[in-house]
Amino acid sequence: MTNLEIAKIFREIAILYEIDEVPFKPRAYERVASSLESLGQNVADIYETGGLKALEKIPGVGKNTALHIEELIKTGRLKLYKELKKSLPIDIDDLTSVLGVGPKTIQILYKKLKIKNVVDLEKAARSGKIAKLAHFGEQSQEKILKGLEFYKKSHGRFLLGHVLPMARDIEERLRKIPGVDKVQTAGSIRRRQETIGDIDTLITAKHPKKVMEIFTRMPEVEEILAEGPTKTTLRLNSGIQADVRILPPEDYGAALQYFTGDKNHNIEVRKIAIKKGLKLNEYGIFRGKKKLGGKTEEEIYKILGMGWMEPELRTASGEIEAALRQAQGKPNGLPKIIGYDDIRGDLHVHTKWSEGLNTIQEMALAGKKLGYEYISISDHVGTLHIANAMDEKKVLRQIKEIDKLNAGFAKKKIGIKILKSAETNISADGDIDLPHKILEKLDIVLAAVHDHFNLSKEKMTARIIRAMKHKNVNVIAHPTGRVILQRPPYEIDLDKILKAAKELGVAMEINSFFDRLDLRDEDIRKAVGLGVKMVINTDAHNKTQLNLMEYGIAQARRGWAEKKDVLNTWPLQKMLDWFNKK
Ligand code: DGT
Ligand code: CA
Ligand code: CA
Repeated sequence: MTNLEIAKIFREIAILYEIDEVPFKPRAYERVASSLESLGQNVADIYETGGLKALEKIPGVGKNTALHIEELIKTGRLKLYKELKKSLPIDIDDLTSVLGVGPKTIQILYKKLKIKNVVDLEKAARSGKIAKLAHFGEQSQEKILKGLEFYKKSHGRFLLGHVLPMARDIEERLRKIPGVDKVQTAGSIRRRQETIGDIDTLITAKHPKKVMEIFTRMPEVEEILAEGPTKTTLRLNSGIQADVRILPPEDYGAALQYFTGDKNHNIEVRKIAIKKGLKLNEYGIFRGKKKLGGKTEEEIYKILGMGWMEPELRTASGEIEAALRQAQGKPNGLPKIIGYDDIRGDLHVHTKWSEGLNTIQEMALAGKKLGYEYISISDHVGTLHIANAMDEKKVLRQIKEIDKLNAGFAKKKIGIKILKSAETNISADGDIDLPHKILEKLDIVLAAVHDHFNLSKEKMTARIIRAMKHKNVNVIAHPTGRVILQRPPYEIDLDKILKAAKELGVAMEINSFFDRLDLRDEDIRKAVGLGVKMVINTDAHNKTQLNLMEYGIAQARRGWAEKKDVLNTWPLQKMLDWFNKK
């Protein structure tokens, strides 16, 4: 069992004890869970080398909880947990994933209304029973109903950042099988949608039987849901389903076009085919019985009077009309969207100086390896307590350190420039908590909201615009504050903020962390339309996370952003000149 799996069980035990009103234990189990979640090492390895004694050295773990961890590592089960679940048959995992429903709420709802799961919760909220409970009222009920709405949209979906590496792994293994030619994952993964329902992989192969044998025997397979000579569906141990379809080469392009979707794009494309008296399906494009094409996607789009289209654009939101115009030589064709190799530097990177894991030098050299020309160090600063923020003195020391490193890099011709930056905090009133005399020494100043998420729409909008007006602020980082599948964006008038960004010369960040992807694609599209400049950053807290850039780029592509819209595709001086203009 992994650290996170064990932590999850401990968290549930804490909640179950809380519902049972057992004193002290809930806190104790929660502490162990937090400790395991942030442990830098696999707890099973710790146990293997040091036994129970080593487990007890983990912060928060005592004699009893060490025994529980041992039981989980050895057997994959925990008797205590099973017994608690039996006496309190509540679907904690499900209920806590509804926004605004915590342990206390679950406890009251179970005791007063016998609510055991999300279905019960929705019934009670819809019939007005929750509003009638003491300390709840209409407002709490409304909040729960809103939480349920969000829950339904996100349930059963997986983050692209978790699924894409799995899909690539599967592709790689399939590619190695003799006789396999084309291998491509289609569907929402190919379109780089932010959340994914399932994995759809298409291949062409000389020996389909062999492929299916290898596919169904992959170690991560939990269950074979359907098995056939050309299509197999599995459930993987991560919970996601994976399909493989084996296609004859002459149908491959048609299948790829069809299974890439999205559904609405397909419907629109098919309408064009019908208008031309043609038939389009996953086997090809036909006039009557005669097959006109199907080997490649290009062929299909061409027969329909369009050029090939990047998968990220296929959402039936104007791309088809644009492609038709382009093919006819008319203006307003498809955008020349930013490419995966177009970024020249990352502008949001944390180091050991605040809450990162690596040194400035390590981050810079890792950036160099990625081919970057510049990297901007933007540790937390000011009065923010949670993120080990730097005070004025420490910022000044960091500035000196960066000067020194840059001088050393120049001498050794390393070929990457380290920029000075900071991620400042926007207070509830829109203040920036570091004085101008420090901020003016930095190349780029980022500002972001880190607390007070529940302000009214007017207040939140005014707060951010006030920060944008600050003469040193260049970039608003993760502007909507959402965390995908966990927290919807805070209430803001984004149109107003984008207009202010344009007027004030402030750039909007596209944060590449795959649970943020903030701005969202539809926001990016608006920003492009308004001529608002953006930057794509990783917000990396260690070297490896610099690789998250591709998710931000994917998001930018889905938002129709071109190179010119994204400042960190620009050469260093041109980019700095833009920031300095403010
Ligand atoms: P997902 O898996 O929910 O993240 O999203 P997709 O887009 O991968 O959807 P999925 O796996 O259900 O189906 C793969 C593709 O197959 C989809 O993008 C378009 C195509 N497709 C599925 N259902 C339909 C349909 O009813 N009509 C048409 N025209 N295409 C469909
Ligand atoms: Ca899919
Ligand atoms: Ca599918």
